[in-house]
Amino acid sequence: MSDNQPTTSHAALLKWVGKMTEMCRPDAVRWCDGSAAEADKLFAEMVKSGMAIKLNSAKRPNCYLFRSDPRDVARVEKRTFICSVSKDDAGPTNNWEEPRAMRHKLTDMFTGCMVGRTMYVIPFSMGPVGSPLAHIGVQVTDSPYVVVNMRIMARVGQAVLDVLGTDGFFVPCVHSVGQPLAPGQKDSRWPCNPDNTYIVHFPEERSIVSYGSGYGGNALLGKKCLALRIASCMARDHGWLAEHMLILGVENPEGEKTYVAAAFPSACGKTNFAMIIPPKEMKGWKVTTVGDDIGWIKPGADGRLYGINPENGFFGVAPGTSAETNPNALASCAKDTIFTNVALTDDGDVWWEGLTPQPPAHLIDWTGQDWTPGCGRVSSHPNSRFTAPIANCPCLDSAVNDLNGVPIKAFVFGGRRMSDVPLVYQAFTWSHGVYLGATMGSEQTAAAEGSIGTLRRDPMAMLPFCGYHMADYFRHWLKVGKHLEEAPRIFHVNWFRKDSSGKYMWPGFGQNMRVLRWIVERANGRAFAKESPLGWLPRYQDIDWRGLNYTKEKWDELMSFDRARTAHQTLAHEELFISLFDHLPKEMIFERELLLSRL
Ligand code: GTP
Ligand code: SPV
Ligand code: MN
Repeated sequence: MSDNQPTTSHAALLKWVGKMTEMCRPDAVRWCDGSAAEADKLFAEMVKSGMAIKLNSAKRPNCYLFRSDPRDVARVEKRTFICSVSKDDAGPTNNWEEPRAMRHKLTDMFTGCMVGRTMYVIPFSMGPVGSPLAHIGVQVTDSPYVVVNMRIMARVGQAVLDVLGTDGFFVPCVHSVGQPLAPGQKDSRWPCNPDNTYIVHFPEERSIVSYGSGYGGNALLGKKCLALRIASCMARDHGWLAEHMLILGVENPEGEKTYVAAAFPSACGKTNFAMIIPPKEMKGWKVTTVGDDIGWIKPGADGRLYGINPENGFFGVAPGTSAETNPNALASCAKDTIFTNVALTDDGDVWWEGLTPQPPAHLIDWTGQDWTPGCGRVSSHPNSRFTAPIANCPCLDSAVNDLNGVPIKAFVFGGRRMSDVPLVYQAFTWSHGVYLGATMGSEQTAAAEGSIGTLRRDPMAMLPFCGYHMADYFRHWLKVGKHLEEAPRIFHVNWFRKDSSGKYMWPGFGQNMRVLRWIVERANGRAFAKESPLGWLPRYQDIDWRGLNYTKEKWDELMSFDRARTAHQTLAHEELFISLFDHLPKEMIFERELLLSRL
């Protein structure tokens, strides 16, 4: 492939791309226009090289399957760095290295790292192009897989360069799979360099460098790296919030719309909740989707918070997605979708655990091996994903492209908690709500490498994504709330409580609409709640039970908490607080004391 000409006269951008070209030494440089024709060409090349499989067009039009290297299947938090000038600014929850030393190391690694490959230049906007809430990045990468994914996940192309003009601000994002090719050397199916992976952020400089991984949040740099880690620093400096949150709209039978933003840790149900379908007996209630993973939320001139989804697609967890659990997600990946690490059926379609109750008799699994139902392995990696255009979503909110965002009335925090934590409760105040978010815990999932199932503190679902000191982040939340005319109400949920026999006590999924209705009505000052040491609780009679047979006895068990056990659990919060103590806002200590006294 030969070079094409850039269609920008942005001097700093041209100079930076020139520098990257000199350092990485690719065989060619391609400026991406984000067009379908460009994607088609790249897909055709990847099918030819064996990296991609085109799925059956009758079943999955314009869809492709990729199988990654089994060593490159999720975000690697151990290899993710926040290289602020001062170590103290990164805080104890982030990996840190001295930025100059890190730069030297990266320059060595990147020198010649694209030999034998093409370097793609991807100008992208996080948020609707031209929105005052949007930000622009430019990613250079040697992975065509990244190009076709970025085209779905962000807004890519000439319109972005036009907004950038001749001197607009952009976040430079450098990415390489870290596997240069010697002349004549055959490429691997999924080039990567798992022994030498680095995902590095320079928060003061607002720049990102990623090496060695081609997967998800490690490689699609607009997502976690820009829209959360770098954006959280921008947000701290400019009085807004960059959050690991879905945004949804709830319409009541009277046609009144209320927007809710919810933070759950990775693989804990954001996509499901964002696209929830109310039980049909809850006539007239409707939910629409603004976003399923990230929210950028800013105070408006009227003292309310307004949110946008900086993304333009879904990078959703495949396993567990079905016509039962999330028909809207399934519809979203019916066409124009990239599947990674799911199984291939004999008729050229995809399958994953949970898609249908009965697995097909034969599959090719995510590692490329034959698979049959009794073989003792899963067919799809637990963190296998679909990359689907947001425009495919049947319940897309009409304001999804509004340049000024949607007004947020409620925040919801939730984790995966097998025991002790009730289904839902409401914080008494903003600072109590910040405390609930700050002390959130969740059992680990496959979205990141680590020991699955162990409980870890994941403040506001941002543990792997906050680009600065976690305690300063709590302080920032407190500060944002102080200046609002109308602060959203804050709630805590747990869909994952289990009984003594290990069964989920709450049916979840669509049934979560009953909880969402109560949340929305509380946020609008309507529904009743009873005071408890934890916060405001709905009583049995405060929930809409139409169409579900759920007894008061079960409800009481689901909502119960043991005062002594809950008090003891604040000791686990202490561990996090102690590590953050020299930055910790005093409100966190006072809220803990208040909680203990109420208990
Ligand atoms: P990231 O994209 O990794 O940030 O995660 P996410 O929060 O969007 O995750 P997603 O919605 O894909 O979560 C998927 C997992 O949560 C699957 O294992 C689902 O079965 C499970 N899940 C989602 N909603 C519910 C629920 O209401 N109840 C139960 N028990 N499980 C749920
Ligand atoms: C997450 O892990 O929270 C994700 C997937 O949304 S990834 O983009 O790979 O980080
Ligand atoms: Mn996420």
